[in-house]
Amino acid sequence: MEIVYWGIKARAYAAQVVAAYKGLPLTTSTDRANKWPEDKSICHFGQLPLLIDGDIKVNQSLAILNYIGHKAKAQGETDADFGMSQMLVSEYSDLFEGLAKCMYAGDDAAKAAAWKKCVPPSPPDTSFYS
Ligand SMILES: N[C@@H](CCC(=O)N[C@@H](CS)C(=O)NCC(=O)O)C(=O)O
Repeated sequence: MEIVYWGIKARAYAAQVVAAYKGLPLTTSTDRANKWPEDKSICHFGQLPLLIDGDIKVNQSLAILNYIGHKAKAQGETDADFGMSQMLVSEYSDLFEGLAKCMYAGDDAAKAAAWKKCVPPSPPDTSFYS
């Protein structure tokens, strides 16, 4: 499998981490991404990242993350574990979007204000890690 994206830890990163953790072969084609928008017409929604798995092309970073999770059998075997994995995907997405807002908020004061909005209102329940 190949993921077309730039060499940054951004929208492809969670999928890359899951693939590496589960030992699923996944290469990142930064050269291809650097030729953007050459591949725009083959992207379902006209944006990167793009995952290519043989004839299958997947766009939308959360769909790619779930696709990799499905292939790696990392989504949980029980209903409860599947629910947990999907909650973590959603929480990751909320945090990613919040951090992106911080990054582009402007000066340091604006970034600090954006960060306060991005942090979850209550401490997360981490009891499932034990
Ligand atoms: N909802 C999409 C957003 C994708 C997106 O914003 N991609 C940006 C880079 S991070 C992009 O391809 N920009 C170039 C363009 O729109 O032409 C996802 O999660 O994959």
